[in-house]
Amino acid sequence: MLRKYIVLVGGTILLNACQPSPTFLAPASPIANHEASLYTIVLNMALVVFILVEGALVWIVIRDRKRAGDEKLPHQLHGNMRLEVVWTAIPILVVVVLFVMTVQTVNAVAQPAHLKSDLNIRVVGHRWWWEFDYPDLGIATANELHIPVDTTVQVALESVDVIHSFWVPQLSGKTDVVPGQHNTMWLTSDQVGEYLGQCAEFCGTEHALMRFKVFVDSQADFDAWVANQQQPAYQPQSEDEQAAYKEITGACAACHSIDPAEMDTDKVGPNLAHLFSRTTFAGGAFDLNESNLRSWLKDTQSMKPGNDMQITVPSQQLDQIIAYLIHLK
Ligand SMILES: [Cu+2]
Repeated sequence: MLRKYIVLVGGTILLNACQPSPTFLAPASPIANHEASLYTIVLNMALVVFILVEGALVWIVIRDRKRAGDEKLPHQLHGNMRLEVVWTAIPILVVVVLFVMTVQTVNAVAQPAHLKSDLNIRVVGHRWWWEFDYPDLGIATANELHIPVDTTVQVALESVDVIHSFWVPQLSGKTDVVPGQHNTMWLTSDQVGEYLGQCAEFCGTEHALMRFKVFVDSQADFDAWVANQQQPAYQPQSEDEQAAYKEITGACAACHSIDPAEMDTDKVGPNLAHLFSRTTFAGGAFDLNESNLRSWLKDTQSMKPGNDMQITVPSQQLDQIIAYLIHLK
Protein backbone atom coordinates (compact mmCIF):
# COMPACT_ATOMS: atom_id res chain seq x y z
CA MET A 1 0.00 0.00 0.00
CA LEU A 2 2.72 2.43 1.06
CA ARG A 3 4.77 1.53 -2.02
CA LYS A 4 1.76 2.17 -4.25
CA TYR A 5 1.26 5.54 -2.58
CA ILE A 6 4.91 6.51 -3.00
CA VAL A 7 4.83 5.53 -6.70
CA LEU A 8 1.61 7.49 -7.24
CA VAL A 9 2.77 10.64 -5.47
CA GLY A 10 6.30 10.43 -6.88
CA GLY A 11 4.97 9.83 -10.39
CA THR A 12 2.63 12.80 -10.17
CA ILE A 13 5.43 15.08 -8.96
CA LEU A 14 7.77 13.89 -11.71
CA LEU A 15 5.10 14.28 -14.40
CA ASN A 16 4.31 17.77 -13.20
CA ALA A 17 7.99 18.62 -13.18
CA CYS A 18 8.19 17.65 -16.87
CA GLN A 19 5.11 19.65 -17.87
CA PRO A 20 5.60 23.36 -18.32
CA SER A 21 3.38 25.01 -15.72
CA PRO A 22 2.09 28.53 -15.51
CA THR A 23 4.09 30.46 -12.94
CA PHE A 24 3.67 33.88 -11.39
CA LEU A 25 7.28 33.92 -10.21
CA ALA A 26 8.61 35.19 -13.55
CA PRO A 27 6.43 38.26 -14.11
CA ALA A 28 6.33 39.72 -17.62
CA SER A 29 4.04 42.68 -17.12
CA PRO A 30 3.77 45.67 -14.79
CA ILE A 31 0.63 44.13 -13.20
CA ALA A 32 2.32 40.78 -12.53
CA ASN A 33 5.41 42.62 -11.23
CA HIS A 34 3.34 44.31 -8.53
CA GLU A 35 1.73 40.99 -7.60
CA ALA A 36 5.00 39.05 -7.52
CA SER A 37 6.74 41.64 -5.36
CA LEU A 38 3.88 41.65 -2.83
CA TYR A 39 4.07 37.85 -2.77
CA THR A 40 7.84 37.94 -2.16
CA ILE A 41 7.52 40.47 0.67
CA VAL A 42 4.72 38.48 2.36
CA LEU A 43 6.67 35.24 1.98
CA ASN A 44 9.81 36.78 3.51
CA MET A 45 7.87 38.29 6.41
CA ALA A 46 6.22 34.91 7.07
CA LEU A 47 9.63 33.25 6.96
CA VAL A 48 11.07 35.65 9.53
CA VAL A 49 8.05 35.11 11.83
CA PHE A 50 8.33 31.34 11.37
CA ILE A 51 12.05 31.26 12.16
CA LEU A 52 11.70 33.53 15.24
CA VAL A 53 8.67 31.72 16.72
CA GLU A 54 9.84 28.17 15.98
CA GLY A 55 13.41 29.04 17.00
CA ALA A 56 12.23 30.43 20.36
CA LEU A 57 9.99 27.40 20.87
CA VAL A 58 12.75 24.88 20.19
CA TRP A 59 15.25 26.83 22.33
CA ILE A 60 12.85 26.94 25.30
CA VAL A 61 11.93 23.26 24.97
CA ILE A 62 15.61 22.28 25.01
CA ARG A 63 16.63 24.73 27.77
CA ASP A 64 13.78 23.82 30.11
CA ARG A 65 13.58 20.09 29.42
CA LYS A 66 13.29 17.72 32.33
CA ARG A 67 16.74 16.51 33.36
CA ALA A 68 17.70 13.34 35.19
CA GLY A 69 17.16 13.82 38.92
CA ASP A 70 14.63 16.65 38.49
CA GLU A 71 11.89 15.74 40.90
CA LYS A 72 10.27 19.11 41.44
CA LEU A 73 8.11 21.07 39.02
CA PRO A 74 9.96 24.01 37.51
CA HIS A 75 9.28 27.44 38.96
CA GLN A 76 5.64 28.29 38.07
CA LEU A 77 4.88 31.80 36.95
CA HIS A 78 1.88 33.53 35.49
CA GLY A 79 1.56 36.65 33.40
CA ASN A 80 4.25 38.97 32.13
CA MET A 81 2.87 42.31 31.12
CA ARG A 82 5.85 43.30 28.98
CA LEU A 83 5.77 40.03 27.03
CA GLU A 84 1.99 40.18 26.54
CA VAL A 85 2.21 43.70 25.12
CA VAL A 86 5.09 42.80 22.81
CA TRP A 87 3.47 39.70 21.33
CA THR A 88 0.20 41.51 20.82
CA ALA A 89 1.72 44.63 19.33
CA ILE A 90 4.05 42.91 16.86
CA PRO A 91 1.32 40.86 15.09
CA ILE A 92 -0.91 43.96 14.90
CA LEU A 93 1.96 45.86 13.31
CA VAL A 94 2.59 43.02 10.85
CA VAL A 95 -1.10 42.89 9.85
CA VAL A 96 -1.25 46.67 9.40
CA VAL A 97 1.86 46.63 7.18
CA LEU A 98 0.41 43.73 5.12
CA PHE A 99 -2.94 45.52 4.83
CA VAL A 100 -1.38 48.76 3.59
CA MET A 101 0.83 46.95 1.06
CA THR A 102 -2.09 44.84 -0.18
CA VAL A 103 -4.30 47.90 -0.69
CA GLN A 104 -1.47 49.64 -2.54
CA THR A 105 -1.02 46.61 -4.81
CA VAL A 106 -4.76 46.22 -5.42
CA ASN A 107 -4.92 49.89 -6.44
CA ALA A 108 -1.87 49.57 -8.65
CA VAL A 109 -3.20 46.58 -10.59
CA ALA A 110 -6.89 47.57 -10.69
CA GLN A 111 -8.38 48.34 -14.06
CA PRO A 112 -8.31 52.14 -14.45
CA ALA A 113 -11.84 53.60 -14.34
CA HIS A 114 -11.44 55.07 -17.83
CA LEU A 115 -9.13 52.59 -19.46
CA LYS A 116 -7.78 53.83 -22.78
CA SER A 117 -7.49 50.52 -24.52
CA ASP A 118 -5.64 50.01 -27.78
CA LEU A 119 -7.14 46.61 -28.42
CA ASN A 120 -10.43 44.96 -27.42
CA ILE A 121 -10.63 41.24 -26.98
CA ARG A 122 -13.54 39.03 -26.03
CA VAL A 123 -12.74 35.85 -24.14
CA VAL A 124 -15.43 33.17 -24.01
CA GLY A 125 -15.05 30.18 -21.71
CA HIS A 126 -16.36 26.87 -23.03
CA ARG A 127 -16.04 23.46 -21.40
CA TRP A 128 -13.10 22.94 -22.00
CA TRP A 129 -11.46 25.43 -24.31
CA TRP A 130 -11.14 29.17 -24.78
CA GLU A 131 -12.64 31.25 -27.56
CA PHE A 132 -10.74 34.44 -28.32
CA ASP A 133 -12.51 37.06 -30.45
CA TYR A 134 -11.19 40.35 -31.77
CA PRO A 135 -14.46 42.18 -32.55
CA ASP A 136 -12.78 45.28 -34.04
CA LEU A 137 -10.53 43.19 -36.28
CA GLY A 138 -13.07 40.57 -37.37
CA ILE A 139 -11.07 37.64 -36.00
CA ALA A 140 -12.30 34.60 -34.10
CA THR A 141 -9.73 32.12 -32.83
CA ALA A 142 -9.23 29.71 -29.96
CA ASN A 143 -6.82 28.70 -27.21
CA GLU A 144 -4.00 31.00 -28.36
CA LEU A 145 -4.26 34.70 -27.78
CA HIS A 146 -1.99 37.18 -29.55
CA ILE A 147 -1.43 40.69 -28.25
CA PRO A 148 1.14 43.30 -29.25
CA VAL A 149 3.86 44.30 -26.79
CA ASP A 150 3.44 47.54 -24.81
CA THR A 151 -0.25 47.73 -25.61
CA THR A 152 -3.18 48.16 -23.27
CA VAL A 153 -5.69 45.43 -23.92
CA GLN A 154 -9.24 45.47 -22.64
CA VAL A 155 -10.57 41.96 -22.14
CA ALA A 156 -14.30 41.19 -21.90
CA LEU A 157 -15.02 37.83 -20.31
CA GLU A 158 -18.05 35.64 -20.91
CA SER A 159 -18.98 32.02 -20.39
CA VAL A 160 -21.45 29.88 -22.30
CA ASP A 161 -21.74 27.19 -19.64
CA VAL A 162 -20.26 27.21 -16.13
CA ILE A 163 -17.93 29.46 -14.16
CA HIS A 164 -14.36 29.49 -15.43
CA SER A 165 -11.46 31.72 -14.47
CA PHE A 166 -9.06 33.40 -16.86
CA TRP A 167 -5.51 33.35 -15.54
CA VAL A 168 -2.17 34.15 -17.15
CA PRO A 169 0.07 34.24 -14.07
CA GLN A 170 3.01 35.94 -15.77
CA LEU A 171 0.78 38.74 -17.02
CA SER A 172 -2.05 39.21 -14.55
CA GLY A 173 -4.16 37.86 -11.72
CA LYS A 174 -7.31 35.77 -12.13
CA THR A 175 -10.69 37.04 -13.24
CA ASP A 176 -13.76 34.83 -13.07
CA VAL A 177 -15.65 34.11 -16.25
CA VAL A 178 -19.28 33.84 -15.21
CA PRO A 179 -22.29 32.84 -17.33
CA GLY A 180 -24.76 35.71 -17.70
CA GLN A 181 -22.29 38.27 -16.42
CA HIS A 182 -19.90 40.53 -18.31
CA ASN A 183 -16.66 40.79 -16.41
CA THR A 184 -13.72 42.79 -17.69
CA MET A 185 -10.01 42.92 -17.03
CA TRP A 186 -6.98 44.51 -18.61
CA LEU A 187 -3.72 43.11 -19.87
CA THR A 188 -0.46 44.61 -20.93
CA SER A 189 3.04 43.27 -21.30
CA ASP A 190 6.43 44.87 -21.89
CA GLN A 191 8.15 41.59 -22.82
CA VAL A 192 7.75 39.75 -26.09
CA GLY A 193 7.24 36.05 -25.34
CA GLU A 194 4.94 33.10 -24.90
CA TYR A 195 3.01 32.79 -21.65
CA LEU A 196 0.94 29.90 -20.37
CA GLY A 197 -2.59 30.38 -19.11
CA GLN A 198 -4.90 28.05 -17.27
CA CYS A 199 -8.53 27.98 -16.24
CA ALA A 200 -8.36 28.60 -12.50
CA GLU A 201 -11.89 27.66 -11.45
CA PHE A 202 -12.85 24.01 -11.31
CA CYS A 203 -15.28 23.56 -14.21
CA GLY A 204 -15.64 19.81 -14.67
CA THR A 205 -13.64 16.70 -15.40
CA GLU A 206 -11.29 18.25 -17.96
CA HIS A 207 -10.70 21.49 -16.07
CA ALA A 208 -6.97 20.74 -15.91
CA LEU A 209 -6.89 20.52 -19.72
CA MET A 210 -8.44 23.95 -20.17
CA ARG A 211 -5.20 25.69 -20.85
CA PHE A 212 -4.19 28.39 -23.29
CA LYS A 213 -1.26 30.47 -24.43
CA VAL A 214 -0.76 34.19 -24.73
CA PHE A 215 1.75 35.31 -27.34
CA VAL A 216 3.06 38.80 -26.76
CA ASP A 217 4.25 39.77 -30.24
CA SER A 218 6.26 42.68 -31.55
CA GLN A 219 3.95 45.13 -33.31
CA ALA A 220 5.18 43.93 -36.72
CA ASP A 221 4.59 40.24 -35.83
CA PHE A 222 1.16 41.05 -34.45
CA ASP A 223 0.19 42.96 -37.60
CA ALA A 224 1.33 40.01 -39.73
CA TRP A 225 -0.64 37.60 -37.53
CA VAL A 226 -3.77 39.77 -37.84
CA ALA A 227 -3.40 40.04 -41.62
CA ASN A 228 -3.15 36.26 -41.87
CA GLN A 229 -6.08 35.60 -39.54
CA GLN A 230 -8.28 37.94 -41.56
CA GLN A 231 -7.72 35.91 -44.71
CA PRO A 232 -10.46 33.49 -45.68
CA ALA A 233 -9.76 29.83 -45.01
CA TYR A 234 -7.74 27.90 -47.58
CA GLN A 235 -9.91 27.03 -50.57
CA PRO A 236 -9.87 23.38 -51.67
CA GLN A 237 -7.90 22.62 -54.84
CA SER A 238 -7.91 18.89 -55.51
CA GLU A 239 -10.87 16.56 -55.54
CA ASP A 240 -9.86 15.10 -52.18
CA GLU A 241 -9.65 18.57 -50.67
CA GLN A 242 -13.05 19.41 -52.09
CA ALA A 243 -14.54 16.30 -50.48
CA ALA A 244 -12.98 17.26 -47.13
CA TYR A 245 -14.19 20.86 -47.51
CA LYS A 246 -17.73 19.61 -48.13
CA GLU A 247 -17.59 17.54 -44.96
CA ILE A 248 -16.12 20.34 -42.87
CA THR A 249 -18.64 22.91 -44.07
CA GLY A 250 -21.38 20.29 -43.82
CA ALA A 251 -21.48 17.86 -40.92
CA CYS A 252 -18.63 19.53 -38.97
CA ALA A 253 -20.23 22.97 -39.35
CA ALA A 254 -22.75 22.14 -36.65
CA CYS A 255 -19.92 22.71 -34.17
CA HIS A 256 -17.04 24.34 -36.07
CA SER A 257 -16.81 27.32 -38.38
CA ILE A 258 -14.11 27.95 -40.97
CA ASP A 259 -15.21 31.54 -41.46
CA PRO A 260 -12.35 33.42 -39.75
CA ALA A 261 -14.72 36.18 -38.60
CA GLU A 262 -17.48 34.01 -37.22
CA MET A 263 -17.63 34.85 -33.52
CA ASP A 264 -20.48 32.56 -32.84
CA THR A 265 -20.55 31.50 -29.24
CA ASP A 266 -23.35 29.05 -30.09
CA LYS A 267 -20.76 26.87 -31.77
CA VAL A 268 -19.69 24.06 -29.52
CA GLY A 269 -16.18 23.85 -30.99
CA PRO A 270 -13.40 26.28 -31.93
CA ASN A 271 -13.15 28.18 -35.20
CA LEU A 272 -10.92 26.19 -37.56
CA ALA A 273 -10.24 28.82 -40.28
CA HIS A 274 -6.57 29.06 -39.33
CA LEU A 275 -6.24 25.99 -37.17
CA PHE A 276 -2.66 25.22 -38.17
CA SER A 277 -1.46 28.71 -37.34
CA ARG A 278 -1.79 27.52 -33.74
CA THR A 279 0.66 25.34 -31.82
CA THR A 280 -1.83 23.44 -29.67
CA PHE A 281 -5.42 22.21 -29.79
CA ALA A 282 -8.22 20.87 -27.58
CA GLY A 283 -7.89 23.59 -24.95
CA GLY A 284 -4.10 23.80 -25.19
CA ALA A 285 -3.96 20.16 -24.15
CA PHE A 286 -1.93 18.73 -27.04
CA ASP A 287 0.71 19.91 -29.48
CA LEU A 288 -0.87 20.50 -32.85
CA ASN A 289 0.66 18.12 -35.36
CA GLU A 290 -0.59 15.56 -37.83
CA SER A 291 -0.16 12.53 -35.60
CA ASN A 292 -1.89 14.07 -32.56
CA LEU A 293 -4.70 15.34 -34.76
CA ARG A 294 -5.12 11.89 -36.27
CA SER A 295 -5.37 10.27 -32.83
CA TRP A 296 -7.82 12.96 -31.80
CA LEU A 297 -10.15 12.53 -34.76
CA LYS A 298 -10.08 8.74 -34.34
CA ASP A 299 -11.09 8.88 -30.70
CA THR A 300 -11.34 12.23 -28.94
CA GLN A 301 -12.81 10.65 -25.84
CA SER A 302 -9.75 8.59 -25.01
CA MET A 303 -7.56 11.73 -25.19
CA LYS A 304 -9.86 14.10 -23.32
CA PRO A 305 -12.72 12.13 -21.80
CA GLY A 306 -16.04 13.93 -21.53
CA ASN A 307 -15.33 16.61 -24.15
CA ASP A 308 -18.20 17.65 -26.40
CA MET A 309 -16.71 16.14 -29.56
CA GLN A 310 -18.48 12.83 -29.15
CA ILE A 311 -17.98 11.68 -32.74
CA THR A 312 -15.37 9.64 -34.53
CA VAL A 313 -14.33 10.56 -38.05
CA PRO A 314 -14.77 7.49 -40.26
CA SER A 315 -11.41 6.11 -41.37
CA GLN A 316 -12.17 6.50 -45.10
CA GLN A 317 -12.54 10.31 -44.58
CA LEU A 318 -9.79 10.72 -42.03
CA ASP A 319 -6.89 11.16 -44.47
CA GLN A 320 -8.82 13.60 -46.64
CA ILE A 321 -9.90 15.73 -43.69
CA ILE A 322 -6.45 15.83 -42.11
CA ALA A 323 -4.82 16.66 -45.45
CA TYR A 324 -7.21 19.61 -45.83
CA LEU A 325 -6.96 20.80 -42.20
CA ILE A 326 -3.17 21.00 -42.47
CA HIS A 327 -3.62 23.72 -45.11
CA LEU A 328 -5.57 25.90 -42.70
CA LYS A 329 -2.59 28.04 -41.74
CU1 LIG B 1 -11.80 25.22 -15.28
